Amino acid sequence: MQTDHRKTRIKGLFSKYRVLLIFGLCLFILGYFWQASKGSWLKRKISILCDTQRNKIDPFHGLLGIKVSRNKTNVLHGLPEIALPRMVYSKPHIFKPPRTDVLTMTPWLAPIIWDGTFNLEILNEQFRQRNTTIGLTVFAIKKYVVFLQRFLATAETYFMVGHRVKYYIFTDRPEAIPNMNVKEGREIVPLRVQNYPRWQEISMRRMEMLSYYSQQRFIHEVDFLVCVDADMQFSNEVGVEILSEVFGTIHPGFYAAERQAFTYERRSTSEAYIPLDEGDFYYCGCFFGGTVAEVHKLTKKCHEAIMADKSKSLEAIWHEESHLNKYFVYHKPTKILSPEYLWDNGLGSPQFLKKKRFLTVPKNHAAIRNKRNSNLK
Ligand code: 5GW
Ligand code: MN
Repeated sequence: MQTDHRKTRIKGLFSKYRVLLIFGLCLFILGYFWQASKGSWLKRKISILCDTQRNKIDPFHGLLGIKVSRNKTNVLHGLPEIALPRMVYSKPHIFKPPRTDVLTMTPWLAPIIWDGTFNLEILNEQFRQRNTTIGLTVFAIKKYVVFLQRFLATAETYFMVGHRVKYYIFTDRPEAIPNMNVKEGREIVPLRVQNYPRWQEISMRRMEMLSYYSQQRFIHEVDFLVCVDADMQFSNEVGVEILSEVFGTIHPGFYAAERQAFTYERRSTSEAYIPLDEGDFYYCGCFFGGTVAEVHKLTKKCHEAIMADKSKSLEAIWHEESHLNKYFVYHKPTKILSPEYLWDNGLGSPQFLKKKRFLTVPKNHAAIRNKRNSNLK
Protein backbone atom coordinates (compact mmCIF):
# COMPACT_ATOMS: atom_id res chain seq x y z
CA MET A 1 0.00 0.00 0.00
CA GLN A 2 2.76 2.34 1.15
CA THR A 3 4.91 1.75 -1.94
CA ASP A 4 1.86 2.09 -4.20
CA HIS A 5 1.11 5.36 -2.55
CA ARG A 6 4.69 6.51 -3.03
CA LYS A 7 4.54 5.48 -6.68
CA THR A 8 1.38 7.50 -7.24
CA ARG A 9 3.00 10.42 -5.46
CA ILE A 10 6.07 10.22 -7.69
CA LYS A 11 3.78 9.86 -10.68
CA GLY A 12 1.87 12.90 -9.50
CA LEU A 13 5.08 14.84 -9.04
CA PHE A 14 6.22 13.77 -12.49
CA SER A 15 3.03 14.90 -14.12
CA LYS A 16 3.19 18.11 -12.11
CA TYR A 17 6.75 18.96 -13.21
CA ARG A 18 6.57 17.20 -16.55
CA VAL A 19 6.49 20.43 -18.44
CA LEU A 20 9.57 21.71 -16.59
CA LEU A 21 11.44 18.45 -17.14
CA ILE A 22 10.73 18.41 -20.84
CA PHE A 23 11.66 22.06 -21.07
CA GLY A 24 14.98 21.35 -19.32
CA LEU A 25 15.64 18.43 -21.62
CA CYS A 26 14.93 20.57 -24.63
CA LEU A 27 17.32 23.24 -23.38
CA PHE A 28 20.00 20.61 -22.87
CA ILE A 29 19.59 19.29 -26.41
CA LEU A 30 19.52 22.80 -27.79
CA GLY A 31 22.73 23.57 -25.87
CA TYR A 32 24.38 20.52 -27.37
CA PHE A 33 23.49 21.52 -30.89
CA TRP A 34 24.47 25.07 -30.13
CA GLN A 35 28.00 23.93 -29.39
CA ALA A 36 28.05 21.72 -32.46
CA SER A 37 26.68 24.33 -34.83
CA LYS A 38 29.46 26.88 -34.99
CA GLY A 39 28.46 29.64 -37.39
CA SER A 40 25.16 28.03 -38.29
CA TRP A 41 22.12 29.97 -39.26
CA LEU A 42 20.44 29.15 -35.96
CA LYS A 43 23.37 30.33 -33.92
CA ARG A 44 23.70 33.55 -35.82
CA LYS A 45 20.02 34.27 -35.39
CA ILE A 46 20.07 33.53 -31.66
CA SER A 47 23.30 35.49 -31.17
CA ILE A 48 21.70 38.51 -32.67
CA LEU A 49 18.62 38.10 -30.51
CA CYS A 50 20.69 37.67 -27.36
CA ASP A 51 23.06 40.48 -28.18
CA THR A 52 20.42 43.08 -28.69
CA GLN A 53 18.85 42.15 -25.37
CA ARG A 54 22.01 41.36 -23.46
CA ASN A 55 22.58 44.62 -21.72
CA LYS A 56 19.00 44.68 -20.54
CA ILE A 57 18.30 41.08 -19.52
CA ASP A 58 20.94 38.54 -20.59
CA PRO A 59 18.44 35.80 -19.67
CA PHE A 60 20.87 32.90 -19.81
CA HIS A 61 23.95 34.32 -18.10
CA GLY A 62 25.84 31.62 -19.93
CA LEU A 63 24.15 28.94 -17.82
CA LEU A 64 22.57 25.68 -18.90
CA GLY A 65 25.39 24.95 -21.32
CA ILE A 66 24.19 27.71 -23.58
CA LYS A 67 26.94 30.17 -24.19
CA VAL A 68 25.57 33.54 -25.11
CA SER A 69 27.73 34.86 -27.90
CA ARG A 70 29.51 37.92 -26.61
CA ASN A 71 31.50 38.44 -29.78
CA LYS A 72 29.21 41.10 -31.11
CA THR A 73 29.10 43.03 -27.87
CA ASN A 74 32.88 42.76 -27.59
CA VAL A 75 33.16 44.32 -31.00
CA LEU A 76 31.35 47.31 -29.58
CA HIS A 77 33.76 47.62 -26.66
CA GLY A 78 37.10 49.35 -27.02
CA LEU A 79 36.38 50.67 -30.48
CA PRO A 80 39.02 53.11 -31.64
CA GLU A 81 37.66 56.59 -31.38
CA ILE A 82 37.67 58.52 -34.62
CA ALA A 83 37.48 62.14 -33.57
CA LEU A 84 38.52 65.01 -35.75
CA PRO A 85 40.80 67.69 -34.40
CA ARG A 86 39.73 71.32 -34.46
CA MET A 87 39.48 72.42 -38.07
CA VAL A 88 38.64 75.78 -39.52
CA TYR A 89 36.86 75.90 -42.85
CA SER A 90 33.85 77.62 -44.38
CA LYS A 91 30.58 76.16 -43.26
CA PRO A 92 28.42 74.19 -45.72
CA HIS A 93 25.39 76.22 -46.74
CA ILE A 94 22.01 74.77 -47.65
CA PHE A 95 21.36 77.44 -50.28
CA LYS A 96 24.87 77.53 -51.71
CA PRO A 97 25.64 74.17 -53.25
CA PRO A 98 29.32 74.15 -54.20
CA ARG A 99 28.59 73.01 -57.75
CA THR A 100 25.49 73.80 -59.75
CA ASP A 101 26.96 73.16 -63.18
CA VAL A 102 27.21 69.38 -62.82
CA LEU A 103 25.31 66.48 -61.27
CA THR A 104 26.84 65.73 -57.87
CA MET A 105 24.49 62.97 -56.71
CA THR A 106 22.89 59.99 -58.40
CA PRO A 107 19.22 59.05 -57.88
CA TRP A 108 20.43 56.30 -55.52
CA LEU A 109 22.32 58.90 -53.49
CA ALA A 110 25.83 58.00 -54.50
CA PRO A 111 28.03 61.09 -54.68
CA ILE A 112 29.66 61.96 -57.99
CA ILE A 113 33.09 63.28 -57.16
CA TRP A 114 33.89 66.72 -58.57
CA ASP A 115 36.42 69.30 -57.53
CA GLY A 116 34.92 71.75 -55.06
CA THR A 117 32.41 69.31 -53.56
CA PHE A 118 34.61 67.84 -50.82
CA ASN A 119 37.07 68.89 -48.17
CA LEU A 120 40.11 66.65 -48.50
CA GLU A 121 41.46 67.75 -45.14
CA ILE A 122 38.46 66.26 -43.33
CA LEU A 123 38.53 63.09 -45.41
CA ASN A 124 42.28 62.61 -44.97
CA GLU A 125 41.88 62.84 -41.23
CA GLN A 126 39.07 60.28 -41.23
CA PHE A 127 40.95 57.77 -43.35
CA ARG A 128 44.32 58.34 -41.63
CA GLN A 129 42.85 57.70 -38.20
CA ARG A 130 41.65 54.35 -39.51
CA ASN A 131 45.15 53.68 -40.86
CA THR A 132 43.62 52.91 -44.25
CA THR A 133 45.79 50.96 -46.69
CA ILE A 134 45.10 51.23 -50.39
CA GLY A 135 46.18 48.72 -53.04
CA LEU A 136 46.70 50.19 -56.51
CA THR A 137 46.58 47.36 -59.05
CA VAL A 138 48.03 47.68 -62.52
CA PHE A 139 48.80 45.19 -65.27
CA ALA A 140 51.96 45.62 -67.32
CA ILE A 141 52.23 42.65 -69.61
CA LYS A 142 54.68 42.45 -72.46
CA LYS A 143 55.49 45.91 -73.80
CA TYR A 144 53.20 47.68 -71.36
CA VAL A 145 56.05 47.68 -68.82
CA VAL A 146 57.25 50.83 -70.63
CA PHE A 147 54.39 52.73 -68.98
CA LEU A 148 55.41 51.83 -65.43
CA GLN A 149 58.08 54.48 -64.89
CA ARG A 150 55.77 57.41 -65.55
CA PHE A 151 52.81 55.71 -63.92
CA LEU A 152 54.65 55.06 -60.65
CA ALA A 153 56.51 58.38 -60.56
CA THR A 154 53.31 60.39 -60.98
CA ALA A 155 51.47 58.13 -58.49
CA GLU A 156 54.15 58.95 -55.93
CA THR A 157 53.38 62.64 -56.38
CA TYR A 158 49.59 62.54 -56.60
CA PHE A 159 48.05 59.24 -55.52
CA MET A 160 46.81 58.93 -51.93
CA VAL A 161 49.46 61.26 -50.56
CA GLY A 162 50.02 60.67 -46.84
CA HIS A 163 48.33 57.24 -46.83
CA ARG A 164 49.62 53.69 -46.87
CA VAL A 165 49.84 52.37 -50.44
CA LYS A 166 50.79 49.08 -52.05
CA TYR A 167 51.43 49.09 -55.77
CA TYR A 168 50.46 45.65 -57.02
CA ILE A 169 52.12 45.23 -60.40
CA PHE A 170 50.93 42.23 -62.37
CA THR A 171 53.53 41.42 -64.99
CA ASP A 172 55.16 38.63 -66.95
CA ARG A 173 58.45 40.56 -66.70
CA PRO A 174 59.11 41.44 -63.05
CA GLU A 175 62.74 42.28 -63.90
CA ALA A 176 61.46 45.14 -66.07
CA ILE A 177 59.73 46.92 -63.17
CA PRO A 178 61.66 50.17 -62.65
CA ASN A 179 63.81 50.16 -59.57
CA MET A 180 62.31 53.13 -57.77
CA ASN A 181 62.48 54.46 -54.27
CA VAL A 182 58.99 55.00 -52.93
CA LYS A 183 57.99 57.14 -49.97
CA GLU A 184 57.57 55.79 -46.48
CA GLY A 185 54.45 53.66 -46.01
CA ARG A 186 54.42 52.79 -49.69
CA GLU A 187 55.66 49.64 -51.39
CA ILE A 188 55.97 48.10 -54.86
CA VAL A 189 54.74 44.50 -54.97
CA PRO A 190 55.50 42.59 -58.19
CA LEU A 191 53.06 39.78 -58.97
CA ARG A 192 54.07 37.40 -61.72
CA VAL A 193 51.33 36.43 -64.14
CA GLN A 194 51.27 34.64 -67.42
CA ASN A 195 50.96 36.31 -70.75
CA TYR A 196 48.11 35.62 -73.14
CA PRO A 197 48.69 35.71 -76.90
CA ARG A 198 45.56 37.74 -77.70
CA TRP A 199 45.40 41.29 -76.34
CA GLN A 200 41.67 40.99 -75.72
CA GLU A 201 42.52 38.07 -73.46
CA ILE A 202 45.23 40.05 -71.60
CA SER A 203 42.73 42.79 -70.94
CA MET A 204 39.84 40.50 -69.95
CA ARG A 205 41.88 38.11 -67.80
CA ARG A 206 42.51 41.01 -65.44
CA MET A 207 39.10 40.30 -63.93
CA GLU A 208 40.13 36.73 -63.18
CA MET A 209 43.48 37.72 -61.65
CA LEU A 210 41.93 40.44 -59.54
CA SER A 211 39.23 38.17 -58.16
CA TYR A 212 41.78 35.45 -57.37
CA TYR A 213 44.33 37.75 -55.72
CA SER A 214 41.63 39.60 -53.78
CA GLN A 215 40.70 36.37 -52.07
CA GLN A 216 44.22 34.98 -51.73
CA ARG A 217 46.19 38.03 -50.78
CA PHE A 218 44.69 41.52 -50.97
CA ILE A 219 42.06 40.82 -48.32
CA HIS A 220 44.88 40.28 -45.81
CA GLU A 221 46.92 43.30 -46.85
CA VAL A 222 44.77 46.27 -47.82
CA ASP A 223 41.39 47.86 -47.11
CA PHE A 224 40.61 49.23 -50.56
CA LEU A 225 41.60 48.37 -54.11
CA VAL A 226 41.95 50.84 -56.95
CA CYS A 227 42.23 49.05 -60.30
CA VAL A 228 43.57 50.98 -63.27
CA ASP A 229 45.15 50.74 -66.72
CA ALA A 230 48.92 51.06 -67.13
CA ASP A 231 48.89 53.55 -69.99
CA MET A 232 47.95 56.36 -67.62
CA GLN A 233 49.54 59.11 -65.61
CA PHE A 234 48.45 61.12 -62.60
CA SER A 235 48.48 64.85 -63.17
CA ASN A 236 46.66 66.10 -60.08
CA GLU A 237 45.57 64.77 -56.69
CA VAL A 238 43.67 61.49 -56.51
CA GLY A 239 43.00 60.89 -52.85
CA VAL A 240 40.72 59.18 -50.36
CA GLU A 241 37.72 61.13 -51.67
CA ILE A 242 37.38 58.34 -54.26
CA LEU A 243 37.16 55.54 -51.69
CA SER A 244 33.85 53.82 -51.05
CA GLU A 245 32.36 50.31 -50.98
CA VAL A 246 32.39 50.11 -54.78
CA PHE A 247 33.09 52.86 -57.27
CA GLY A 248 33.24 53.35 -61.02
CA THR A 249 34.44 56.18 -63.26
CA ILE A 250 32.49 57.98 -65.96
CA HIS A 251 34.11 57.44 -69.37
CA PRO A 252 35.31 60.82 -70.71
CA GLY A 253 33.82 60.11 -74.12
CA PHE A 254 30.26 59.62 -72.87
CA TYR A 255 29.55 61.93 -69.92
CA ALA A 256 26.95 63.88 -71.88
CA ALA A 257 25.66 61.03 -74.03
CA GLU A 258 22.14 59.64 -74.05
CA ARG A 259 21.54 56.04 -73.07
CA GLN A 260 21.08 54.85 -76.62
CA ALA A 261 24.50 56.22 -77.51
CA PHE A 262 26.32 54.28 -74.78
CA THR A 263 28.44 51.56 -76.36
CA TYR A 264 26.99 48.87 -74.10
CA GLU A 265 26.78 45.31 -75.40
CA ARG A 266 23.49 45.17 -77.33
CA ARG A 267 23.37 41.51 -78.36
CA SER A 268 20.89 39.83 -76.04
CA THR A 269 22.85 36.57 -76.31
CA SER A 270 25.77 38.05 -74.38
CA GLU A 271 25.96 38.13 -70.58
CA ALA A 272 26.92 41.78 -70.92
CA TYR A 273 23.67 42.70 -72.68
CA ILE A 274 22.00 45.90 -71.50
CA PRO A 275 18.63 46.88 -73.03
CA LEU A 276 18.34 50.31 -74.64
CA ASP A 277 16.14 51.62 -71.84
CA GLU A 278 18.51 50.76 -68.97
CA GLY A 279 21.82 52.03 -67.64
CA ASP A 280 22.88 55.21 -65.87
CA PHE A 281 26.36 56.10 -67.09
CA TYR A 282 28.95 54.64 -69.40
CA TYR A 283 31.71 53.58 -67.05
CA CYS A 284 35.30 53.07 -68.10
CA GLY A 285 36.94 49.68 -67.72
CA CYS A 286 40.22 51.34 -66.83
CA PHE A 287 39.36 52.78 -63.40
CA PHE A 288 37.21 51.13 -60.75
CA GLY A 289 37.61 49.94 -57.19
CA GLY A 290 36.21 49.61 -53.70
CA THR A 291 36.71 47.49 -50.63
CA VAL A 292 38.55 44.23 -51.29
CA ALA A 293 35.33 42.29 -50.67
CA GLU A 294 33.35 44.35 -53.18
CA VAL A 295 36.09 44.27 -55.81
CA HIS A 296 36.27 40.52 -55.34
CA LYS A 297 32.53 40.19 -55.97
CA LEU A 298 32.66 42.49 -58.98
CA THR A 299 35.67 40.91 -60.67
CA LYS A 300 34.44 37.37 -60.00
CA LYS A 301 31.06 38.12 -61.51
CA CYS A 302 32.61 39.81 -64.55
CA HIS A 303 35.06 36.95 -65.05
CA GLU A 304 32.25 34.39 -64.86
CA ALA A 305 30.24 36.36 -67.39
CA ILE A 306 33.25 36.56 -69.71
CA MET A 307 33.71 32.78 -69.48
CA ALA A 308 30.00 32.14 -70.08
CA ASP A 309 30.22 34.25 -73.24
CA LYS A 310 33.41 32.49 -74.27
CA SER A 311 31.67 29.10 -74.05
CA LYS A 312 29.21 30.45 -76.60
CA SER A 313 32.08 31.83 -78.74
CA LEU A 314 31.00 35.35 -77.82
CA GLU A 315 33.16 38.28 -76.82
CA ALA A 316 31.45 41.45 -75.65
CA ILE A 317 31.92 44.53 -77.83
CA TRP A 318 34.20 46.35 -75.36
CA HIS A 319 35.47 43.24 -73.62
CA GLU A 320 35.62 43.47 -69.81
CA GLU A 321 34.39 47.07 -69.95
CA SER A 322 31.05 45.83 -71.30
CA HIS A 323 30.76 43.38 -68.41
CA LEU A 324 31.69 46.05 -65.87
CA ASN A 325 28.95 48.28 -67.26
CA LYS A 326 26.46 45.43 -67.00
CA TYR A 327 27.50 44.81 -63.38
CA PHE A 328 26.98 48.46 -62.48
CA VAL A 329 23.44 48.50 -63.88
CA TYR A 330 22.35 45.98 -61.24
CA HIS A 331 24.93 46.68 -58.51
CA LYS A 332 24.94 50.45 -58.36
CA PRO A 333 28.27 52.01 -57.42
CA THR A 334 28.33 53.74 -54.04
CA LYS A 335 30.50 56.55 -55.45
CA ILE A 336 31.09 57.68 -59.01
CA LEU A 337 34.21 59.44 -60.19
CA SER A 338 33.67 62.32 -62.58
CA PRO A 339 35.73 62.64 -65.78
CA GLU A 340 38.29 64.60 -63.72
CA TYR A 341 39.50 61.14 -62.77
CA LEU A 342 39.80 59.95 -66.32
CA TRP A 343 40.57 62.37 -69.05
CA ASP A 344 42.23 62.40 -72.43
CA ASN A 345 43.93 65.60 -73.51
CA GLY A 346 42.59 65.02 -76.99
CA LEU A 347 39.19 65.98 -75.56
CA GLY A 348 40.26 69.54 -74.73
CA SER A 349 39.51 71.44 -71.50
CA PRO A 350 35.77 72.06 -71.02
CA GLN A 351 34.61 74.62 -68.44
CA PHE A 352 33.22 72.10 -65.98
CA LEU A 353 36.54 70.29 -65.75
CA LYS A 354 38.37 72.08 -62.95
CA LYS A 355 41.10 69.49 -62.60
CA LYS A 356 42.58 66.78 -64.76
CA ARG A 357 43.67 64.23 -62.25
CA PHE A 358 44.35 61.07 -64.25
CA LEU A 359 45.24 61.19 -67.93
CA THR A 360 45.67 58.65 -70.67
CA VAL A 361 49.19 58.50 -72.03
CA PRO A 362 49.12 58.75 -75.82
CA LYS A 363 50.43 55.55 -77.27
CA ASN A 364 51.61 54.52 -80.65
CA HIS A 365 49.15 51.68 -81.10
CA ALA A 366 51.13 50.05 -83.87
CA ALA A 367 54.38 50.12 -81.93
CA ILE A 368 53.06 49.11 -78.55
CA ARG A 369 50.77 46.40 -79.79
CA ASN A 370 52.68 44.96 -82.70
CA LYS A 371 54.99 42.14 -81.68
CA ARG A 372 57.42 42.69 -84.53
CA ASN A 373 58.08 46.33 -83.72
CA SER A 374 60.45 46.63 -80.78
CA ASN A 375 61.01 50.42 -80.71
CA LEU A 376 59.41 50.59 -77.31
CA LYS A 377 61.43 47.89 -75.58
C1 5GW B 1 48.16 44.84 -75.97
C2 5GW B 1 47.69 45.02 -77.26
C3 5GW B 1 46.45 45.57 -77.46
C4 5GW B 1 45.71 45.97 -76.35
C5 5GW B 1 46.21 45.79 -75.06
C6 5GW B 1 47.43 45.23 -74.87
C7 5GW B 1 47.96 45.07 -73.52
C8 5GW B 1 47.25 45.54 -72.42
C9 5GW B 1 49.24 44.49 -73.27
O1 5GW B 1 49.97 44.04 -74.16
N1 5GW B 1 49.73 44.45 -71.99
C10 5GW B 1 49.00 44.93 -70.96
O2 5GW B 1 49.49 44.88 -69.81
N2 5GW B 1 47.74 45.45 -71.15
C11 5GW B 1 46.99 45.91 -69.99
O3 5GW B 1 45.63 46.05 -70.31
C12 5GW B 1 47.48 47.28 -69.55
O4 5GW B 1 47.31 47.44 -68.17
C13 5GW B 1 46.56 48.19 -70.31
O5 5GW B 1 46.51 49.48 -69.79
C14 5GW B 1 45.24 47.42 -70.20
C15 5GW B 1 44.18 47.77 -71.24
O6 5GW B 1 44.74 47.86 -72.52
P1 5GW B 1 44.85 49.26 -73.25
O7 5GW B 1 45.31 50.29 -72.29
O8 5GW B 1 45.72 49.11 -74.47
O9 5GW B 1 43.37 49.54 -73.68
P2 5GW B 1 42.76 50.97 -74.04
O10 5GW B 1 41.31 50.71 -74.29
O11 5GW B 1 42.96 51.88 -72.86
O12 5GW B 1 43.51 51.50 -75.24
MN1 MN C 1 44.40 52.05 -71.45
